[in-house]
Amino acid sequence: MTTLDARPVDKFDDNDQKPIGHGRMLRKEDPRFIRGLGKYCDDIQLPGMLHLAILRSPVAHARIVSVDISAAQAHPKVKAVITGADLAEKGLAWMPTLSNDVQAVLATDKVRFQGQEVAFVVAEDRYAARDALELIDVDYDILDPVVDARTALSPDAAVIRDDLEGKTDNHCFDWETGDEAATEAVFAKADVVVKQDIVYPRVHPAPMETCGCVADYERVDGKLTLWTTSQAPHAHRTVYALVSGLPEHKIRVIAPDLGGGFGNKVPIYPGYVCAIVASLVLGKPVKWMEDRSENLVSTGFARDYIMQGEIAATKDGKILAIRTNVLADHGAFNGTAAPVKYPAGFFGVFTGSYDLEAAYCKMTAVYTNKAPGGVAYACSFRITEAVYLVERIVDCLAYELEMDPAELRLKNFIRPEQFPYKSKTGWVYDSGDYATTMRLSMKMAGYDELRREQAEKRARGELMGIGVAFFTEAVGAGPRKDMDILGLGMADGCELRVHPTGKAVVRLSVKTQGQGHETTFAQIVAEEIGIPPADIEVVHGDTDNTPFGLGTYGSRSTPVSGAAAALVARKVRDKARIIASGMLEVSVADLEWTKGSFHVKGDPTSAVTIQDIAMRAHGAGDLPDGIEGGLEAQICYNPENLTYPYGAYICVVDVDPGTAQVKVRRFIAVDDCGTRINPMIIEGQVHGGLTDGVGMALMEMIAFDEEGNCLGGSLMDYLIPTALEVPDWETGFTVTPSPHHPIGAKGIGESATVGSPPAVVNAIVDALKPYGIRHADMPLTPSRVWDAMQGHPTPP
Ligand code: MCN
Ligand code: CUM
Repeated sequence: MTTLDARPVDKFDDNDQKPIGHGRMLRKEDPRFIRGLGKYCDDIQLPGMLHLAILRSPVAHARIVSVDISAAQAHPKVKAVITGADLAEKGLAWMPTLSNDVQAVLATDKVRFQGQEVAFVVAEDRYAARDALELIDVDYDILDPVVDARTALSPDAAVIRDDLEGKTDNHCFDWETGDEAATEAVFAKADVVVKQDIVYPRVHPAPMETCGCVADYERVDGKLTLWTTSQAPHAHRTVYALVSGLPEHKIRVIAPDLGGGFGNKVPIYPGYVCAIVASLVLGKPVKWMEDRSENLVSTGFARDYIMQGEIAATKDGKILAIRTNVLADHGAFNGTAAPVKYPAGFFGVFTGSYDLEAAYCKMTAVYTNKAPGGVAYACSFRITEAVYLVERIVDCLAYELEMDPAELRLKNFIRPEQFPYKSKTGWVYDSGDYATTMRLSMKMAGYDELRREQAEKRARGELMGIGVAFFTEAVGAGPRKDMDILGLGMADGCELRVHPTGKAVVRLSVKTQGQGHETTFAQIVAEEIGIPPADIEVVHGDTDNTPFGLGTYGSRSTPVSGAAAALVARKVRDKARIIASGMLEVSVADLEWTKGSFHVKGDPTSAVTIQDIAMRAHGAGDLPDGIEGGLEAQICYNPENLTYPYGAYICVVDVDPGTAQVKVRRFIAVDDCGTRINPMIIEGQVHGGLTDGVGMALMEMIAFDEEGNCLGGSLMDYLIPTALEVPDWETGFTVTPSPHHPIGAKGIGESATVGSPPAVVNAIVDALKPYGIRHADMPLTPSRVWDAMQGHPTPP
């Protein structure tokens, strides 16, 4: 019997020349995760620790008339009850969001969404804290809620953000990209114009672990330590320093193991600030962990774009231009996490994978009485919405032209020789060979055979659909010259130390949430300096022990931090080469590097290993002139451009004509993320993302009633997919390296979540073709599919 301990944690073989792309190297972190030995925020226990619970608004929009906390304060186990008024006295009632808006930490004047933070209790235990919430009496004067973004700007809509000076409407921002006049000119000359309303509903990242923290302020040395569910510990530390006035070196942010993030753990939530305030006031460690309903109702949502797409083409299917008008629902506060110059994230890549003559987007964002957020759920900064728009509208064009959707795409792809390709909205796609990837997916699917099968089934009245989607992402934010968040440039630091015995520690500024960084970053370093991955410890998620950098989201870890890891290892190798030249008594130019050692050119027997060099670097004896002892380096990597991974997805569905139930029968996903570091991890990322896509296409949506009550406050009401709803994934890949990334790698973490929803929806709409249906909005639950079959449009 194989025991867990006997399982190879690391199959890397010293003699193997290729730690990158090497077979299926197992994840170094999994022995602790699969045994339940991960250490999460809620596992942190400190002596004398108190517990914090938050009172949340039961209504979507109301003026706060009074808050009576006297009964809660009288509870024998309660240590403190804090309201918005208390925070206002200290100037802490409002905090900045990642989009330069402000958000209430605790409501003072009004509540603006159901679930908003109104007061908090700190007590000896979690149960007492929760019990005491019930003793707080808040008198609300109910106001009209703004629930539908479509009516948010109507003159009679209640003004949500009257806290902002001079604000008289619910307008959040306008944004545009592309050339309006040039696009209009192309549309005017086109043979065919197809227009379609397309909604990407509000959905939830729903990580297994909810958000929370433990704040511990030491009065003696004035140091605050915060264990927290954060995808970006360094960025969070800086924001805490700016908000609280505590000096930054006296704040240590530690993100321990995270039970999934999916963008949910990018924003700074009021609960974190409340716990910090409580610890400052009481001088004790304070834990706050939200429960599942709190997470579902109040934390960062994803999507909520109401889009109108328009595509112009010639009658033989050459796509000329795409135009879109978007109404973006940002909820009560603009809490979107996106580089400052990109208020709509990277939605600007809505031109997709196609070579166009012109493109234009106009967007209006509005405030509504809903929770804030917007960038989450593996969106690559809103590329999910962009890809869904373009891949749906291209299918609408195929429908109108009666062309095969795969053929239509093949006809319009950016061609390999056009790279680097500057899109009509200004994005420079680094590399790609789209047709090859598309053809591979068609081959794996047996595309022609599937179409034949579909024709036969249609003749028998059976509903089978084949959906095609092709996506390109822009990930790896980003070049400092045009990307920052709250003024912080989007570069990443990396530090590598090789110890005397040749074992190494690499310190990252990014933070894994399940993606396997402890394995893959060790592989990157191993590839460059020849130390086996098992001998390389990856340290991350602790601001006192890692260099500054902006964290993990937008699949930026490999494109930015992965590049930093490769370059820092090369820097160490350069120093090792000089030390080796001294050891072998030859000039640097006479040395050759084979993985793990330097040898004299033409004489492989006179060699020193990296381990020998490490010992010499730290040991007794002379080093070459000008060389200091030790073997370590640090760098900060500023990416030249984003990386542009892409993929071709084909989905096969069967729809039951009697019940409108959709069954996803097959799903073929061919991804190209350039150089592949760990094929097994990539596969895992893709499997997860495809499951997300089936979830969004078939069942996920955060719904609200007319009063603004959130109807998805539990996992009974907000459905997420399980193994039962998904097929056995069929994955393939092509490799088109990024020309500017040191090892040619592009991001992969969000590709499948971005690419799969349109493939599933395209398949369902294709199945419903006999009903004359060109579009239906997600989530395509049986009732929505049924309505579509009866000729009823999707309700808003
Ligand atoms: N990888 C690789 N070869 C490549 C590219 C990536 O082997 N060419 C590996 C990386 O080394 C890393 C993983 O794949 O271990 C994902 O890498 P990358 O694409 O750089 O994405 P990030 O590490 O930056 O992860 C962020 C991304 C985002 S933004 C969301 S949202 C998401 C996602 O990752 N959240 C996740 N995948 C997730 N997976 C898990 N398990 N949990 C989450 O919360
Ligand atoms: Cu848009 S979710 Mo991820 O970027 O953390």
